Amino acid sequence: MNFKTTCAVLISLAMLALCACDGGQPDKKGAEKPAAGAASAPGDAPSSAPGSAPGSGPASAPGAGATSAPGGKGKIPPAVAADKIDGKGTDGKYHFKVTFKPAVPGLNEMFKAETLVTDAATGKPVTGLKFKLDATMPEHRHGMMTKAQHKELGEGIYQSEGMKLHMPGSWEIRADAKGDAGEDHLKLRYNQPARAKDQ
Ligand SMILES: [Cu+2]
Repeated sequence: MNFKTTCAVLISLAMLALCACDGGQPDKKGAEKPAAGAASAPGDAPSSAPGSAPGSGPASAPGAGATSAPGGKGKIPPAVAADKIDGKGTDGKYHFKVTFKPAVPGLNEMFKAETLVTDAATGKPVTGLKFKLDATMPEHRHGMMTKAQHKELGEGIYQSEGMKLHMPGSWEIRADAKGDAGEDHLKLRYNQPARAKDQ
């Protein structure tokens, strides 16, 4: 036997002894459980097993997570109230006014959005657009967990169903509109509260 083997054998024995102890010694507390045959103690157990204290390992305390609040000022545009998701597209062609239904969606609850798209120059509703509304949390690198469906209701209003914001915090609401007059995009921040106003 070399040293390694000896060690292995010793460890095995120690483990056996531990098992025997756990299984063999009837707990004082329990008369409740139907004793599952604790009668036959293994007679081969080494007589003098050093009672190694279980779980003496240093339980490294998980540092009281000093997660800095994600308040990166300056980088993130300020979030807006739900009733102000409204602005000119990045290309200046269209104006978008997004209305959530309900106005402040519940956290992790389905809601609809209606977006009125008007011509930025004339103010007239723009119909016949290929329209899409999306929401992402850029700082978390994720989008929604649902896939929204979009359809034109008429008079420049586009409805998006199946929207759901599953985390509180700053979401980027993005609208994409493409039509004969060209395409334009709206990008705005919306702050999803943990609870709706009336809750
Ligand atoms: Cu997130």
